[in-house]
Amino acid sequence: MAFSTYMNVDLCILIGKLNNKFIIMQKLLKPVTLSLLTVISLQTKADTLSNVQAKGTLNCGVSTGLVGFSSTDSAGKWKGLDVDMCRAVAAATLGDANKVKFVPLTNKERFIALQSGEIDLLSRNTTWTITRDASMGMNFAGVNYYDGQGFMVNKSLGIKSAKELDGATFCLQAGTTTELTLADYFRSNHMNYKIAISDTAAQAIKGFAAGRCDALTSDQSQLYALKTTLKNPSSAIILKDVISKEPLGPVVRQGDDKWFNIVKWSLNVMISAEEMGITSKMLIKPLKILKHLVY
Ligand SMILES: N[C@@H](CCC(=O)N[C@@H](CS)C(=O)NCC(=O)O)C(=O)O
Repeated sequence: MAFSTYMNVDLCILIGKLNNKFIIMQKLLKPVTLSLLTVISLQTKADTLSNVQAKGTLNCGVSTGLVGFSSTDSAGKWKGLDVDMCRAVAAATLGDANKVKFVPLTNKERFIALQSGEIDLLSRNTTWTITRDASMGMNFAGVNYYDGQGFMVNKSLGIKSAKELDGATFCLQAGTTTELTLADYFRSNHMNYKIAISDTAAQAIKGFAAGRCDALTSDQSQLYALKTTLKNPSSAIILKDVISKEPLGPVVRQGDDKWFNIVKWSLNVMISAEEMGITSKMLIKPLKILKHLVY
């Protein structure tokens, strides 16, 4: 930070001194300034642990509201599997599980927030895919939920299988694997479909309830969570078909191995603790066990 400020001041003085050649210099310096700032900002972001410790807070990206993963209760307290992941990393790095700033993000916003440094960790029911891992500058720390894409329809339609959905309209969310998998599934089964697209889960279920679509498609965990929010949950059913595998997990930026290891082992320790029956409520002597922890 200090270095970046120094460099900016330095460039400003230089530009000021060359007042009469200002326009030419500005043109010449612009790419240099930009690349310097890029390098500086990458360097700043590369030590996420130091940044988090300096701020005293972990900025953790979560969903805008998905019961079981990340949603707020009536007192405004964040709850769920993904929320607990954020808290575990805060406990590991700041010694306090409460030192988390939860940043609600839509599917479309989540990767930009991570890449830009707005968040230190993305813990938001995100599927581990080759494209996201290999070409978007991200690292998946592991899997905290094995999901798969499914379909919810109104019981009154009498539909039993996804193959009966030729020509149907689907409510789904933008910027998801859902969108791509649906296209693949319908293409390979030589069927047609239309979509009614939304940005959030809340909008998708609202659309389904209002009859904007014949079926809601998403990761099955979300379908079950959203079904409970319908006025009459038993009016809808979730079909048996699962058309993809969706390994969900926490994500960090590439290029910061120390931070990657912290998040990876926070996740592994939680999984192992659960296997061993260890909870935060217990007063334990776990260090001997954890020292030799193998995932
Ligand atoms: N796992 C898939 C799908 C993710 C997804 O659909 N998320 C929605 C599903 S309901 C969500 O989190 N909604 C909560 C929200 O709108 O904030 C992905 O990574 O693309």
